[in-house]
Amino acid sequence: MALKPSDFKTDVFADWCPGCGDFGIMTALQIALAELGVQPHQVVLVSGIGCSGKEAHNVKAYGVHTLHGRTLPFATGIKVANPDLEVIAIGGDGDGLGIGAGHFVSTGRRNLDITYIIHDNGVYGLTKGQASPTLKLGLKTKAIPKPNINQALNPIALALMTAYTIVDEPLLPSDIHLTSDIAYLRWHGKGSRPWYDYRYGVDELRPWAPKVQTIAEKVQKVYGYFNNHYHGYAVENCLQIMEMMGSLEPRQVEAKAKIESYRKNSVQQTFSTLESFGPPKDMSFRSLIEYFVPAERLKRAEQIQNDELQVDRKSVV
Ligand SMILES: Cc1ncc(C[n+]2csc(CCOP(=O)(O)OP(=O)(O)O)c2C)c(N)n1
Ligand code: SF4
Repeated sequence: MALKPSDFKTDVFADWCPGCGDFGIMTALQIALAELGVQPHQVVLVSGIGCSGKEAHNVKAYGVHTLHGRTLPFATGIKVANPDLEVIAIGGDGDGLGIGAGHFVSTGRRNLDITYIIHDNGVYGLTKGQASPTLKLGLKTKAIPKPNINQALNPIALALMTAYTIVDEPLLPSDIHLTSDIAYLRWHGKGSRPWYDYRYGVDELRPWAPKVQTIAEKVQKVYGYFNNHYHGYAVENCLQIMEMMGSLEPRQVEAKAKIESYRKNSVQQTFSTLESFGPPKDMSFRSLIEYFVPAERLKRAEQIQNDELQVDRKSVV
């Protein structure tokens, strides 16, 4: 009998933080299992320690919640003992690329027929946000005293080098599966410093509009969420996708026009010449800085010691 995604739910309460991306990965897995046409007894989930590791409790299948970093040896053993099982290892980026990095490489080399899902959030989530191997250089989390001094590891490149056959990062889903009366769509952004500081282009949003429309016709309520940052891109992107769906209220049309005019003016400012600000060309560096930076702020800047500064080469054009 073909099963639905909801047949792969369990009664276990998923205690992730509201809005955590782990919910989306769990639902995507339940959908994928239904699409594969497998039965719960044919599937084994092997999970590591971390927030992500809890997923083995929330997807109906056989499950082993293993030790930190040891998902892949467990998964290997299960697959070798019973090759007919669909074996899926799941864990965090800390679990798989920190403590479990050796297993990540060795398992890739063996190229077994297993699936490995990494919840890559750049931090050790469960233990409150320490830097994981995929945290980008220069990013600061609440659990580290200074911005990250290490280059981030690229899991896709590492997987390709160590012979994983199919390596993929989730993007726009090809199909829409609805499992409840409420739909929650989240556009995470894909910047790098930081990743949520991202302004979606209209061309990137356009393919979403018919999908959101289809969803809206089938559920009672649709919530859309863009990550916001001090640039305020989320507001603009929300209004853009609503406009594409023809659902802007007059006040929202007004707000969108205001944002567009603000953006246009700020782009113009980018192209202003130094002369247009007034100071003569022959000013010394010091007086030029004094011209642009308020005195109080300059005084505070001068108190910063050299060893407290970090220059990121990538940002120097
Ligand atoms: C051998 C061992 N070392 C350290 C820990 C403490 N610990 C628990 S979860 C975790 C990191 C979890 O981070 P990640 O794997 O990225 O998963 P997330 O919580 O972000 O999903 C650590 C270090 C542990 N449980 N076992
Ligand atoms: S700490 Fe982070 S990874 Fe863990 S449940 Fe909360 S949001 Fe998700």
